[in-house]
Amino acid sequence: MQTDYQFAIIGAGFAGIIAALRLKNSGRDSFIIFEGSTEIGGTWRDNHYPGCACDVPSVVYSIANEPNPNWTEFFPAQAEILAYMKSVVSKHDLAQKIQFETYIREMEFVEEKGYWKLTDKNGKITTARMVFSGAGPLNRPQLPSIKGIENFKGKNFHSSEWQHDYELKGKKVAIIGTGASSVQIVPTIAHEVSELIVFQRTAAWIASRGNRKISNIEKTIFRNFPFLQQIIREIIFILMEIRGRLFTGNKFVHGAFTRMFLKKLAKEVHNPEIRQKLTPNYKAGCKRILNSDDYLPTFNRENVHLVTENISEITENEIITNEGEKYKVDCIVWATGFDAAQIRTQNKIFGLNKRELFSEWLQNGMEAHKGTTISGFPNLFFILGPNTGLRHSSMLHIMESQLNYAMQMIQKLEKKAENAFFNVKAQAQKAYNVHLQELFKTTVWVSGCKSWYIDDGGRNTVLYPRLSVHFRKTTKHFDEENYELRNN
Ligand code: N01
Repeated sequence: MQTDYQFAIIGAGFAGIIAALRLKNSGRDSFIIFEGSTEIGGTWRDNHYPGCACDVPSVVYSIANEPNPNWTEFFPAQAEILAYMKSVVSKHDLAQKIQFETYIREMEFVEEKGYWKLTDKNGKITTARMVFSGAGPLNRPQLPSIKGIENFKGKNFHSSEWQHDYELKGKKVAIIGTGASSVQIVPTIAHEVSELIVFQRTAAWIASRGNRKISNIEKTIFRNFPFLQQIIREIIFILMEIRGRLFTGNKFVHGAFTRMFLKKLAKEVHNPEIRQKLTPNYKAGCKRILNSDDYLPTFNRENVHLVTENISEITENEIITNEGEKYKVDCIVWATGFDAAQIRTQNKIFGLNKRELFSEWLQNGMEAHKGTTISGFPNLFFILGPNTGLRHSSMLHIMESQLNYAMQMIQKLEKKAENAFFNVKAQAQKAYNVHLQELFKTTVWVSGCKSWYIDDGGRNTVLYPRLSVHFRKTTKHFDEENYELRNN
């Protein structure tokens, strides 16, 4: 072998773990996982705010071949997901493959040798024939640019950088943003703080969550009859796919769910004025539909206030709205999301002819073939690359589909010369993306709301416009005809 490793995996979150499992289970042992942090877990390590949990049922939010009969709740909490990930790593002895505190800063494809040169932040170089990037899109906190933000003297932190040693009890807390993280934080801290001021820019559609404990009897059944858990997983998956039709243009499903959401809002929020403010003014699903049973009722509490005026300025102890209202607070929680659709410019990936991926994406928008491979950047797999996001089902399902695809390409490549590489043809990638953007035209995501799914060029580069089963089908076979094979 002319490289240090056959495979390099970047990131030890779910994407990296799933890639490593596939390699290991197929008898491929020459791989390394680079992890910038000191622990595995990715987004489930980084996000640990109060109430942090997954809004996909635990039985579905599991790796296909790693069922977990011990889930304690229908919707798993962050700590339990992280523990599950650690148990999988330990069961398969993957820790010895992980190089912690190793942040890959630059990658360069060496064309004549057919391998990647990876340089970490300390300048150390590793070579690998193929690379899986599992760096994930939701790890760069986004803070808004508000006048005076730097002058605030109280405590303030982003939802993904929660400071647990800061005592919230008795404090006047402002939370900015009402997205997926905020709806989990708000009901969890409302009873603890003296006052909670929720700054909402856009109301979210809220669906019922229906969380419940999984009983010991159920766990025993799942342990002894794993196929029963498998059947439940399939049933829930199918129900989620049906719900997914509300995003992809089925008017009947969309209407039925919208009525359900409005009924829930009417039932759970008592004050008509507040209810009005919490009623979204865009089509359900255009922005992420959030699942919660306790978020809306929190606004019935006397110590919780909803502010819908925009913030114009922040002083050393106040938030001032553009109507001139002033809110004196001890702490600000920025639940303002992540830079997912923005390109990461601090890292460099050099492909064929010294092309640099992120500067190309910055100029032309993000694009990949089947969300996984990129023309000009051979033997590189982006797990959760552009247009792979789902709004109705488990992202683990997408990752596993991408691995099905990648493993077939790997098998083919291994039969060729040691320096051979597959490069997806530019016209195939273009055709795939033209088709994707065409598919968006009937979805709810083009119905007129402003969302972080859309890039500066007006293209949705974050989501997959169809159901998870369609992505599974698209990635079922490696479409060799769409690739050029070089150095063979
Ligand atoms: O971020 P978001 P998040 N002034 O982008 C508001 C995943 N996730 O951290 O809608 C006032 O959803 C912004 O307002 P608007 C999941 O993929 C998964 O909550 O832009 N408000 C919005 O309300 C999710 O999609 C789980 O008008 C401002 C909020 O901040 C992703 O993480 C759980 C503002 C940001 O919402 C991100 O979720 C949690 C400003 N200047 C998260 N700027 C699961 O359960 C922004 N906002 C799997």
